Amino acid sequence: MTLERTFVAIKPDGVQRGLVSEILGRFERKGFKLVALKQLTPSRELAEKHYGVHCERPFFKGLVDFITSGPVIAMVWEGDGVISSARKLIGATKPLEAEPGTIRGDLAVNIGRNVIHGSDGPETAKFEIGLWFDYSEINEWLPSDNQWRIES
Ligand code: IDP
Ligand code: MG
Repeated sequence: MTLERTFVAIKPDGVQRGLVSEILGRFERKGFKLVALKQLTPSRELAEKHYGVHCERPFFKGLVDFITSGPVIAMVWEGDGVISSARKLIGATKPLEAEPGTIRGDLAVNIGRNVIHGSDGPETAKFEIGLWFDYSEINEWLPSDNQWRIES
């Protein structure tokens, strides 16, 4: 078992299309634990840091313009293998190539409006959680049925 945390954000298109509950529900039903959640409209500085790896790409300015255009739902999810599992739940970057059953495969068509972000590895997850959240905003908690899950 690899207990991990990952950063997930519902982008402005997901919020404005009313997909927040649909997306949260998929992570909850999978069995991951929500340890932080907030709504905010990201500053340009935050967005440029978050997408810094793409700063030389032609779509960078449009991406930053879009992600700062309205509220996003920023989250930290915790669980066994959650970093790669969240990427699987999210699906491929190009929604038309994302498998049906994934969030992008089911809910999006346009690469520039692909609804959701998820950290792509352990280092990125650590960086992005620290970028978007203060340590005090992360909640340590155990579900009341936790014992039932770990006892066989
Ligand atoms: P990811 O979100 O699946 O990790 P990345 O390659 O890290 O995908 O790209 C970050 C975001 O930049 C994508 O989710 C998408 O919104 C946007 N993006 C990536 N490639 C393109 C492109 O070719 N045109 C427009 N937007 C793009
Ligand atoms: Mg990425």
